[in-house]
Amino acid sequence: MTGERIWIGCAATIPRIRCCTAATRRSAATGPRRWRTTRRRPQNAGEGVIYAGASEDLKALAELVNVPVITPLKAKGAFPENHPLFVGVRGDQVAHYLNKSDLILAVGSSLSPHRFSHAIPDAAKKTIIHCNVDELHINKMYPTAHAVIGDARLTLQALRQEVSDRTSGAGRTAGDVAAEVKAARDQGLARYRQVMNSDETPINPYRVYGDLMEVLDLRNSFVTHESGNTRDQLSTVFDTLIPRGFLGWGNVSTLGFSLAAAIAAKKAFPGRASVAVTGEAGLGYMLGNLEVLLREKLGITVVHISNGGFAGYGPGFWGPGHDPFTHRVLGPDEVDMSKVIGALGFHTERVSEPAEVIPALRRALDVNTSGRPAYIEFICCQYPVYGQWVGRGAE
Ligand SMILES: Cc1ncc(C[n+]2csc(CCOP(=O)(O)OP(=O)(O)O)c2C)c(N)n1
Repeated sequence: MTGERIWIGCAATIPRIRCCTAATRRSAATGPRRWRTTRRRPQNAGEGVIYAGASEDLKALAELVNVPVITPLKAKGAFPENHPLFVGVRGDQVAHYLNKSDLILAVGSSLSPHRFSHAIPDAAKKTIIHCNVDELHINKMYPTAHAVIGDARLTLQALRQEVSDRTSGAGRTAGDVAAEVKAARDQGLARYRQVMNSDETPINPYRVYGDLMEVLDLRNSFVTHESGNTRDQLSTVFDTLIPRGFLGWGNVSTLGFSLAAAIAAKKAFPGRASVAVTGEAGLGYMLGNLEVLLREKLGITVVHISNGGFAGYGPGFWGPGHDPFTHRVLGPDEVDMSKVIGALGFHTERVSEPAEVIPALRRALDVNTSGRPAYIEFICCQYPVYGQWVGRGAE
């Protein structure tokens, strides 16, 4: 497509939308006008922002327009999660903004709900500006008020220039958005922050995640999760500061994939720490491939949240009466996985005291630097508590 504006006449049930490409500044003009005149406007930044290498442009626009930012699971890190305008990926604070917003700017996101993303509540009553490289996503799930078709980076740059020109470079200075975001985050995250500091035994998984954040250089590391609670818990609290510092994945969620992801990250960035966080099932699926780390001398750490069960798979998890065939498995009392994996040649440790989490992680990351893989078994409680997806009750 070239830079001209096009109008699309649509069927009666679909609103007439204005659609333009992001190739010129002029073409992005309608978006900012609505943006500036509408009251509550979170920005939904999708994985397309990472593919386009547009994180800096996203940050610049968000700051200029002074808007709260939400990222979906796969886009974690597209926006720095220690930024005052960052709301979150999931949880009460995200629900608060998605519910209250009257305008949403979605960039590089298909806005297609699945099991691991939010639905947009009352979408028909909101104004949705949708910037996407693929026009098939426009008006797909929700009525699109204004579409900008094009690369996320070009789009964000054009929007920024347009807003800047129309405000003489001042941007939007409505209210103390950052303070509101902080209050919403403090409230939404309070219960997780509490257990991140917990001294209880068996160790609370959030204590491991909090300590992992403390030990890692978050600008020079890669973390990923497994299917199950490790995904749900980590995507609720793990602060990701750089694009792909955390790989969130789901929908097609084959257990064991975290190992492949951690290997790929290590191959791509040998100088970065690479950590896969898993439960029992994920570990079971990756067992056969652990030798690859030894053979290839890949210094990766496998963090095992060892709690003797598939924590999210008890009776009733998928709805009343649901009872999967397997939800209890041999746990740390019956099997010492640190011995099993230690026999392979990994550096292994078994940790049952909260105070030992940080020293054990440090030792693991240390041996990783000489190309030796590490496996740390943390004896944890089952704690299936995490932020929810809006519009997706327990199914
Ligand atoms: C190959 C495969 N089989 C089954 C599933 C369904 N599944 C998703 S999570 C899960 C249990 C996860 O349990 P565990 O690894 O112990 O992690 P927890 O949730 O307890 O932290 C299962 C069976 C899957 N995602 N992939």
